[in-house]
Amino acid sequence: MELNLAEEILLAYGFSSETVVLNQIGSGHINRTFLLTTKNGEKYILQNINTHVFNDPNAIANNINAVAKYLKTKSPNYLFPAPVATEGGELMFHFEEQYWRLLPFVPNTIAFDTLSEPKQAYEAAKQFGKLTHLLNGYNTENLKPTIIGFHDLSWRYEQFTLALNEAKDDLKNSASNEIETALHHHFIVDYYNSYERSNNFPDRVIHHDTKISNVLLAEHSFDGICVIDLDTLMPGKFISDLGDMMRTYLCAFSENETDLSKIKIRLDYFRATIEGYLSEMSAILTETEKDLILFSGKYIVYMQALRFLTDYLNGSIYYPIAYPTQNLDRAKNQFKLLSELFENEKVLQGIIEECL
Ligand code: GN1
Ligand code: MG
Repeated sequence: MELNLAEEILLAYGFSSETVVLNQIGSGHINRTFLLTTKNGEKYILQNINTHVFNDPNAIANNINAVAKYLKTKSPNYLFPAPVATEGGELMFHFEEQYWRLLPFVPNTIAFDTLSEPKQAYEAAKQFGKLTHLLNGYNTENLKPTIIGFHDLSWRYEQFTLALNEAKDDLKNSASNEIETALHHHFIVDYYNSYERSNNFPDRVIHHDTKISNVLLAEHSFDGICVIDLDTLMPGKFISDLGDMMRTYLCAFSENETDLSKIKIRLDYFRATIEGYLSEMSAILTETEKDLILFSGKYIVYMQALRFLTDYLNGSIYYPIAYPTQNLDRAKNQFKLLSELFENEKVLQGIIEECL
């Protein structure tokens, strides 16, 4: 889709509608993303930050900037796609209540929405592991949460019970099986709580959105080049990143698939994900963390099921939908994936032991 944006936004970065062409790209639920191409063929990514979701865009900009500075001195060859400053030297452009940023375009790379070979899982997992590894010496207290409680499973469960109390009867009735499944798996919250404050479960710099479309791979070889979408780069636990990879790399079909018989775990992709992540992280993970590798998948898949179900009960106000029951279908999909993790537990744990 080609389109026009306010001239002011382009001018802030030294462009004008005469000199650039914009095309909307990307598949995320949250931000709007455009490919900006100049008359002489230079490319950039222009993004509008969704301030309903990210109500403190300065926290995002400051986190990315602080990490970029650290990496520039500690790992000068590492490709970290931090925003390009405006002509006035600002990290973002604030215009009519909206925040915009310009990002470098990395040539000869490709971002996938689905994986077609295990190598992609290995390379993506390695890239996310590398980011946390390179930032191992960085003081996480310098970074602010960009969404408070984002991956706090207790809080997500609380939000679910609040939604349940407030929901209209017809929504509740249509979701009765999933509500029961959500309640039945509360033990995952208890397990999470029992570790959350443990000494050997450190806060690290975590990406928090490790789906395959957030990593750039080399066009032909699929070698990992860099991670993108740094909005949720903030302190967190490693289970967030590894868990979201399990959620999104193991099944051949996405969270939007409604034929649940297709929701199956691909063991070769599981092994590749673990191997890729551990190739960077095994040297720094604590023994406690290593014990939680398989749990990371259960934790994130369950949390995402809760989030879709909560949103459905709230009347689908967070995740955009293409039809009324889509968030309920997404919750069903994620609960099926969760049951696959439990059913394959022994085999998966065996693969983890082999990789460690
Ligand atoms: C949202 O917009 P996108 O696809 O990058 C969400 C993630 C969810 C994901 C589920 C800020 O990410 O946490 O896992 O949808 N991001 C936010 O598809 O809520
Ligand atoms: Mg995202």
